[in-house]
Amino acid sequence: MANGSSDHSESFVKIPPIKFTKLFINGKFVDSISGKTFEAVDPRTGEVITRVSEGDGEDIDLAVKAARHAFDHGPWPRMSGYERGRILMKFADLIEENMEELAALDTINGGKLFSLCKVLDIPGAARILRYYAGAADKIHGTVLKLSKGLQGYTLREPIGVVGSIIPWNFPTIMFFMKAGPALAAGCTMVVKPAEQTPLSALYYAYLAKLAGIPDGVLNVVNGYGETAGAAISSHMDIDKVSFTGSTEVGRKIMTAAAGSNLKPVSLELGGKSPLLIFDDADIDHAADIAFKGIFFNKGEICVASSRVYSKGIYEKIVKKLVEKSNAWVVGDPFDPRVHQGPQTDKKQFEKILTYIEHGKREGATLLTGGKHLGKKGYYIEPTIFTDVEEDMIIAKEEIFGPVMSLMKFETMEEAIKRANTTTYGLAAGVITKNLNVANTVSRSIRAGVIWINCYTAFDLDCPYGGYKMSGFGRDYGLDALNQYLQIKSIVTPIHDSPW
Ligand code: TXE
Repeated sequence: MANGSSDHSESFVKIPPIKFTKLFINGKFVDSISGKTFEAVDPRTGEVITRVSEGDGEDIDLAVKAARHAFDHGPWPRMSGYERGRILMKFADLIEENMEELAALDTINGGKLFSLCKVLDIPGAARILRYYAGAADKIHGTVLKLSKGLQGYTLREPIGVVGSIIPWNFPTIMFFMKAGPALAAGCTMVVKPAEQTPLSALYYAYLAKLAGIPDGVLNVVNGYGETAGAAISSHMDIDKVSFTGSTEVGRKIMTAAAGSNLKPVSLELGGKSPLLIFDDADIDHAADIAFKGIFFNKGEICVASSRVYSKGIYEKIVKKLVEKSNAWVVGDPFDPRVHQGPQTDKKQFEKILTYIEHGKREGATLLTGGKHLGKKGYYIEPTIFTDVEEDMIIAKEEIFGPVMSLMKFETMEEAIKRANTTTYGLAAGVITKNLNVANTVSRSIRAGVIWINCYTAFDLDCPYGGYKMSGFGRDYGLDALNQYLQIKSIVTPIHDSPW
């Protein structure tokens, strides 16, 4: 394969057999009511790995009944936070004990780098669980003095049954971004993984049971968005929906939630994030940040720095990016020498290639890449366009693949204005040594996270989420925990109070 990689004819890792393919409802692996199954595909080849039970509205209903029962009658929400935390800690340990197998599942089904899954995704899941396990016994209300004759306090109670609809780009991290805080809060859940990546979630359901999470608390129903996903957002007995995915589907989920029981929703949607490189930036450092900001995880990351702006050092940055691109290895994600695996599925692969054609047709200059690689599988070269204009499709729409648009700016004010010229507002980056520029840019860009002299620098304690059409609500941090808690005020008269 191009860029010097292997073509997955070598076997780098012994891929474990697939153990779990059914739905996980009320603590048991079960077939879907319809008996239907769908294919789990290996994006390295486009071949079928296995078939997985396909849930739809009826299965969601069954899972919601189990989650409702576990919430209304089960021990989980009533357990002390400390006890819930202990079980979540055990869950985290089990994930680490099964690291290799879990990493292999996300690689074979999602095209993610095996090496990265082992240092980032799978240990990240354990860390998320431990972070929220530590918070489970520190959920506090407030004492309210109130007016004369009254006193009160607030209680933070679990919101109830949570429906989580998650995407395929980080099958493990997305699962725990939602499950970590929801379970720590005492909620019960029905999780619908993306149809492209159904495998690892089932393994997590099995480990949850092994860790001691009671039956019905965590249910996993694989299936398609229009059936299983839609059944979650319109369900009358689900108390909250947390979603990560496209803006288009986010809108449908919000509409369905409003049209059913008015359940609150949190939506983490798409992005078209700008990275502004100022002239005082170190060229190597800036080019490295810009390159990894888009090509990390094959560009399938909602915060990807897909629009890169620079000024006087533009030509030098371009030169560095070309060098980096030439050294970037695309190929079998099990191969430890590879930097970029295949796109997750055929639909995304074709969508990205279509965007590349748009870029060429609209007059942008193709600096590197632009083609698919190999005879099978969904591999795409790291692609960089220069001479990109703000009104071109590739500058406006989320491509969600390894495609960078490079642009020039003249003044800071102009750069800020152009950075904000998007319907999205998920993330942004600024590279400069000038503190005043860094502060002004950070406060002026309307986005949920601003990285200064770094990019995709995630931390569990830092909340992430969108402005504008990138959605609302936050993942990570204690803000995420609060999304799964209700505030109840309890008020009582206080007689003979002198105040
Ligand atoms: O997303 P969908 P797709 C963006 C990215 C990508 C585009 C399309 O630009 O190219 O979205 O990807 C479920 N009711 N992001 O089509 O459809 C679906 O089954 C309820 C950015 O895969 O939004 C899956 O579980 N649920 C993003 C989940 O929604 C529905 C990550 C996401 O799929 C549904 C992924 C419906 N009517 C894509 N239709 C990010 N922010 O990280 C689908 N789903």
